Amino acid sequence: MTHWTAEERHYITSMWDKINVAEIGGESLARMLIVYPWTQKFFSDFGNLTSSSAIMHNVKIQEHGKKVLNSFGSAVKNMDHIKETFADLSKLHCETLHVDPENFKLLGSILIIVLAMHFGKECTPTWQAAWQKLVSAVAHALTLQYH
Ligand code: HEG
Repeated sequence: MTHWTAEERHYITSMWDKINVAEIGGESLARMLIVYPWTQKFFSDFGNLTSSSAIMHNVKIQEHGKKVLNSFGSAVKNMDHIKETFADLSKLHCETLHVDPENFKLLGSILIIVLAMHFGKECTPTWQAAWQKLVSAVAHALTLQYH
């Protein structure tokens, strides 16, 4: 189990409460698809992904990004039980979706960049350390049911 200091918990929960999940989730997923184009293959039935502006404005991508970030929020609410929280999703991504788990890390680092763009100077190095730890814990939890 990941150990969290009071300061880390503070940086994570206080920012989570200010996040617009639809906006940040949609932008993060869209940017992942643009920055790491091989991730597009998992979303071939999501409509137009032919340019970066098409991806950024794709409604299905925006909706899915919101869904992904909402699920990410369950890690914020269950910081002491992240592995258990993501067990079913790990199984789904392994057995049904066949997503290479390296991609979880990529989405996590994009999320941090998007948060940094939105929150600017609030994103101090200690903020970044706490969030990096959280995205790594989620990415790891999502790999645990892979076989
Ligand atoms: Mg995944 C579905 C969460 C990374 C590709 N993802 C889902 C769903 C959730 C989720 C909650 C819906 C599950 C359901 O319908 O029961 N995803 C999730 C998280 C993270 C993540 C929390 C990492 C932080 N996903 C991820 C990455 C890829 C991916 C990196 C591909 C590069 N997810 C993916 C696909 C689907 C989901 C293809 C199915 C989409 C659909 O067809 O509706």
